[in-house]
Amino acid sequence: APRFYANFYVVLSVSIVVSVIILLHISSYKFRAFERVISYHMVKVVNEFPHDPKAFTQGLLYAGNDTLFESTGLFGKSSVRKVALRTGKVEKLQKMDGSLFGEGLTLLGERLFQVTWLQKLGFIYDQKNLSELGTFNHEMKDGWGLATDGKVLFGSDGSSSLYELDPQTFKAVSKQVVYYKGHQVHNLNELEYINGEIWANVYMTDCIARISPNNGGFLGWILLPNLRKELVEAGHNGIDVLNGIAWDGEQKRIFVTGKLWPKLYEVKVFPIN
Ligand code: DDQ
Ligand code: CA
Repeated sequence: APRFYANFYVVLSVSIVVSVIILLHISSYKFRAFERVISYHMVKVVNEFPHDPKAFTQGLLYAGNDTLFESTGLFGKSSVRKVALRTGKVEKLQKMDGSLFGEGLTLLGERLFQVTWLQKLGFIYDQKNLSELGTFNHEMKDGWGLATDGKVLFGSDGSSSLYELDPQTFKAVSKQVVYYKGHQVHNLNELEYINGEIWANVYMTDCIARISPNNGGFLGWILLPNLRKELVEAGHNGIDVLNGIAWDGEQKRIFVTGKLWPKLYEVKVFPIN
């Protein structure tokens, strides 16, 4: 009998040790799946173009053919416009009602979708002539940024949430809270879908957050303090924050500008870590 108990305890402790080792292995795999390598980039300016210094840029996108669409804000000054990249010339402009504050803008098919800041009201325009095709309502707290992967819409509302919106019903299909090292990334603003990632201007900073559209996972920071600094040093004291990202998927060009900035930049990112 004592020998039986001795064997029993040996077998029991060995199996406990083995199970603990297996469990630790499994959980470390799980943790590794959630843990991401966060990258850090800065930008080099490769081209600069004129930008309407009166445009309080709230939404920006590239539509091919050296053409941008831009949404501007401020009550009484909000608009949607078609802009020639190389000259900065506003080729078409649709003014908004003075009670509305233009925000994020995106192009899906032939139609532009735009949200407004404090109303849960959005507008749909024909990209050809900027005529208004309709309106919609969304469920976000505010309207800040808007982007698309060509299928669904992505939206931000100034919180740390990235929304996926159905482009037919405008219902929020999902809402992901974005964390950087355990901290919520608040003030997600103007958005762009680039190579399977969401890029988001973080309001009042010179930083762009790279976010996974699948699960809201944080992919990296792009730091752009050089752009606003250069403008201020050149005497442009009235400029506001960095805002507006546009992506030319064909020529792989990244454009950025800011609210009331006299310039729009084509930049290349380079890693700093
Ligand atoms: N947002 O674009 C970050 C959502 C809002 C920008 C608000 C800038 C303040 C302008 C002054 C508004 C006066 C009520
Ligand atoms: Ca954009």
